Amino acid sequence: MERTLIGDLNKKVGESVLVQGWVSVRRDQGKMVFFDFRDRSGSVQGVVLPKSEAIETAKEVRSEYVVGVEGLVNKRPDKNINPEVQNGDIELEVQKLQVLSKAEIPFELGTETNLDTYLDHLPFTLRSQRAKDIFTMQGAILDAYRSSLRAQGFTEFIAPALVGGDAEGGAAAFKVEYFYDKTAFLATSPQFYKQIMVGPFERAFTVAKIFRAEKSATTRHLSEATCLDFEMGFIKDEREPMAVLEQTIKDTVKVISSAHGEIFTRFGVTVPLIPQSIPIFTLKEAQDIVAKEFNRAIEDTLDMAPEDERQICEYVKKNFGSDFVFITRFPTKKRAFYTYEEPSEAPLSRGFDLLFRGLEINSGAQRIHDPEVLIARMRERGLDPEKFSFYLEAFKVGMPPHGGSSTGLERFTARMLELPNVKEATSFPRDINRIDTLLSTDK
Ligand code: AMO
Repeated sequence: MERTLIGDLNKKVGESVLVQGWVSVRRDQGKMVFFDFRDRSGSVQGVVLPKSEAIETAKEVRSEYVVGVEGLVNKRPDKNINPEVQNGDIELEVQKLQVLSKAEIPFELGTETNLDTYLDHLPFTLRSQRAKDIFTMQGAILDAYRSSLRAQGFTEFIAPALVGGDAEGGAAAFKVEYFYDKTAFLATSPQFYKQIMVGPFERAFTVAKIFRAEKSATTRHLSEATCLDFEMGFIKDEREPMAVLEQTIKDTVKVISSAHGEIFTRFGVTVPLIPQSIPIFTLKEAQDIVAKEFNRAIEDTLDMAPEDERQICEYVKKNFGSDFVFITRFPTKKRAFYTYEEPSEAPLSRGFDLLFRGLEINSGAQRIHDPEVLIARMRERGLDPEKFSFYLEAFKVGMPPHGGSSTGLERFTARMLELPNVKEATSFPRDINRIDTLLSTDK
């Protein structure tokens, strides 16, 4: 018999079918055994009657066993109909039950666990509805983000993960042994490559893996993250990439809220608020507001501390009805070396961050496009321009004024569903303590 997906069973009432999937729940009621079976399309209740030839096997089957079920699709009696759940008006009367694979589970799926236990058992816990919702949402964000950038004239390219130097010259990079006793690095950002791609395409984007040797374990840092990076040519200033980013965020929120409203509901969170224009504050304005509104002194006036980010977001939500806020005019020395300085406000830069529900999810800037200025800036920072000759060639062969930004996919997803830790929004997170399993610190 051909397999029928559980999601199609409601069209097969009165027919015999073959269903294949997992046992989510088994309820042994003595004479009869009830099951919830699930496959990729959903779940259905099954019942094994005392006279069924499947009754012996049904007594042995446990949660997460993989089974093939032959049975009859019946309408449920009116009093047993549950309109709240998928297939709540039908039931599968099990006639044959074949065990395709046995299972031994560490705990019942959906049991509340602490994050470490959840991560220790990812091959199992990723099957929970909560995890499936998070990664369904993440996939939808990725699709929507890509579609929006394409609609705005951007071409996608694949950035390398192995690089000859640490692209940013700032973030800590992982070293890799390379051929001929050379050292390569895992890319900390696709930055140089997206800038180079402005040459052929003017507007280019990439979904790139970034690797950062973050030495501390926080709720916002991963050793391996996914970034949605874009870069565009012929801009007047940083406001143009900010406008593209704003459009992309709006399109993404619109698509996912209409396609996956049920996920927001299951997580008990609202669809993000975005006004006509996302509010923009300079770093100084934001910190002045936070100091006044929350009656506290700002410790670091050169950058936003996590507490500053949370509080400015709280203020903006209350006063502007927005879950997003742009922060601009960071000091040039606090940004990467290629960041364009605002000539009328030096030493402040044309860099910006986008905060979402209390967390920085995106950084961007206008970039320096004059190779002479770029080389001078490298020297000021103690970087050897010789080592950047490949990147610099893009500027020598003619580069328009340009800029762009990078959104952390895991952070964006985490704030979308208000998850407290970015690791929950990462299917297989890596951090200082873990690659799949906890790392042993024994020497
Ligand atoms: P930045 O270093 O701010 O900028 O990174 C851009 C965005 O990437 C995400 N991100 C991370 N997410 C999780 N764990 C990490 N360790 C991590 N590091 C970064 C954040 C952050 O906002 N080249 C510039 C971007 C640009 O100017 O276009 C850059 O890399 O969401």
